[in-house]
Amino acid sequence: MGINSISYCKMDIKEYINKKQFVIDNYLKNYFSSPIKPGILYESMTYSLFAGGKRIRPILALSAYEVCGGNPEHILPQASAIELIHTYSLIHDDLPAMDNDDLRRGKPTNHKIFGEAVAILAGDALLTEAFKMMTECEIKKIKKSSLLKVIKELSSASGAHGMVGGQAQDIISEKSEPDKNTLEFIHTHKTAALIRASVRTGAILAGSKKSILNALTKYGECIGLAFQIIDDILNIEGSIEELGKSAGTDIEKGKMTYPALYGNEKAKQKSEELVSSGISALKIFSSEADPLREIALYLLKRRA
Ligand code: GRG
Repeated sequence: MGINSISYCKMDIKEYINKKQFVIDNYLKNYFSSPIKPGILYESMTYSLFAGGKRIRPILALSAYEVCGGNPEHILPQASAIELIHTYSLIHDDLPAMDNDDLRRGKPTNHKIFGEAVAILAGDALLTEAFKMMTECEIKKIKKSSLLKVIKELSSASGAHGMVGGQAQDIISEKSEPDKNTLEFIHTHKTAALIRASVRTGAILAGSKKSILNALTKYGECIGLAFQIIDDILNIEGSIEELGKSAGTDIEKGKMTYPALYGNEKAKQKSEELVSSGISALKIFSSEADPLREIALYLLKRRA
């Protein structure tokens, strides 16, 4: 049986994701309900934050926390903060000095509306605000020591040791001959690091024991890498309508991608193997991990 025909529960994963998106959006809307001065900075930050992102990273944090027996409502600030980090990365990634994109999530990119200077500042502000948001919690519900570990986890995964390092390697590798090690470095740092850290955030905040943290870490690593390979494939096979952003840009820019090195079919096979390994890593859990299993399959089938 192919991985695409597997199902782990009767639950409708789309409904599960929609419910979690709703809770995260509510938290974010409340958090940003008072305007920040100057108004243009606030407009620019909230324009991208509420542009229709899938909220996959915060959902992974909430679901991992739930698998460890926690009430996801208790970690909404930390989970939602990850979306601020992600949104900053997209605003900066779209800038003319980076990928120079005009469309994101079906809307003009941030700098197209607000200009480059404000877009850069909105990204900076979202990144910094994320760490303030993380500390907005009832300390009775979250242990201070776990919160410190999460701040270390997320700063490391998003900075030079993670996403920014991967982005730097991605930019300097444009138009060079793809090689296995550089490609793996780019994908594991640029994309997988923050996805892995999102899953670990839930597990760390729940104070989970080593065997559980290790299993969830392996799951996060596998689906994180699969996520970027799927993104590479969608950049070739997807349409502008489906993706909400321009397609075919990786080939145009000579990006180092899985399809560029291995071809489309091998890249698809690799993403399926990774999703399968991610699901296998959850074998120590029973049905409580079904949402995480279903999310892995959902990411494989995504078209945007
Ligand atoms: C520090 C100047 C500076 C820039 C940082 C690190 C970085 C810029 C950009 C890397 C982020 C990036 C574009 C990674 C690719 C990952 C990816 C597939 C993003 C799309 O994520 P989705 O599909 O997006 O979750 P939505 O729109 O659903 O939120």
